[in-house]
Amino acid sequence: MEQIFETGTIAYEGKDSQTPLAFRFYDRDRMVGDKPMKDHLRFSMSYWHTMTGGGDDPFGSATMQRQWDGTADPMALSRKRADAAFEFMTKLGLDYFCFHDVDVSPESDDLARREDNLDRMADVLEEKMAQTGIRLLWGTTNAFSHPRFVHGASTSCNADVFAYAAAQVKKAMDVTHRLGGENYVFWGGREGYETLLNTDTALELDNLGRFLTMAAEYKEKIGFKGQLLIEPKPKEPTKHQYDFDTATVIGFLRKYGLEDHFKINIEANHATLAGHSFEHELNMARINGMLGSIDANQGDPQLGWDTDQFPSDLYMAVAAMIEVLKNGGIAPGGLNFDAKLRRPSMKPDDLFHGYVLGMDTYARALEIAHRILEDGVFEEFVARRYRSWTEGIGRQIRDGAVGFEELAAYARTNPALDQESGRQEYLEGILNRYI
Ligand code: XLS
Ligand code: CA
Ligand code: CA
Repeated sequence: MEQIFETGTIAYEGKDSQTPLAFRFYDRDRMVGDKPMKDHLRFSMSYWHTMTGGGDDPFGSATMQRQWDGTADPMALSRKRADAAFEFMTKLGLDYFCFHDVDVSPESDDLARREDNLDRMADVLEEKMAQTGIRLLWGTTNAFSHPRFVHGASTSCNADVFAYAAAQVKKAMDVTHRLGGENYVFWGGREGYETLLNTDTALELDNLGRFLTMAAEYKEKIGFKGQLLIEPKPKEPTKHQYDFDTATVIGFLRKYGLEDHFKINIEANHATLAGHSFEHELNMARINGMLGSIDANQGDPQLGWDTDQFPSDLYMAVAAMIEVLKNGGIAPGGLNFDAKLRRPSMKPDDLFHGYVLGMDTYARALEIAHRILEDGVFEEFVARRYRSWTEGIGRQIRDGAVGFEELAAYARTNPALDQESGRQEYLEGILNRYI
């Protein structure tokens, strides 16, 4: 087939390479611990930012120069993008991709037509997946862009919109299942509200719970084995998003009895928008057995919105990989680059630079995190810091052997508290030595 991108296959050349487009750290088959890098990282292409995003922002239109620009027929455009997507992933050695229905096939106001478009494009994707061995990390539906979702999808005031969103999710789940998708994602989109003056939050939350219950039931019905994931985000587009952060989502899932059906897809930029660190969100999901997958990007510390940048922050990536390794890996999730180029980075080869940046950042972070855990320095420190909980009164508290009365009696016998330093600066110095 004719090549769409001028850029050739990207090779691993090591950290001293002078080639502008080469991997300096991502060496896919290199073993780190018990697995090759590629199996630790499970990198994925986001179809929306990579193949359909144009660089438009609230002040200006698209800037990106793409080989498929000017293809007027919507189905022909979708096919051209699919050709480009698989060429791009193959050249980068990306093993996975993720998509919203509308990224891969033309939108239509006529639901039957919309579904038919998606089926026809699924034929195309299925064939390309078989040819290349590239797999689907997750599918999802876009239930936030179309004006029908102005008041939300499953949390709309209008029950007809709830039904429409259900039809969309049903179809997107069918196609994800058909393509062997390993997960299915629910990002809240417009599932939130602007003002209590016009909103019944109790009904909206119940409806969100009902909607996700139906999704879990439908998954069982069709025998879809993939993991269902919820992706938290605190703002954009609505002021109060119902899926604000990991802790909020876990509370929500438990309230509606859904905690065994869903895990969390954590996006770095969403974590920081919520006022958390990325690793905090990963940690909260991990300790609750709910770490599902990752959208690997980063925000800008000076801008308060979802900038979706390619990840370059090594400290953040190392902290994230420590959580992933402690989780025993991220599979069946992966590291999806939900990241877009800056508007002035408009040339096709900038796309390659974005992915190489992200993949090298995480490959390096994986190796560093692996060494940190092997050396066990922080874990040893933490274990020592909490040693009062392994014996004596600490052990009795954990065993449920004492209550307030016994503790009050104990406290009276033990007035001199011996406090140790938390030594944050010392520990940060150690971390620096690894990075
Ligand atoms: C938007 C989200 C979205 C989800 C998939 O901010 O990141 O792209 O990942 O709908
Ligand atoms: Ca995302
Ligand atoms: Ca985002």
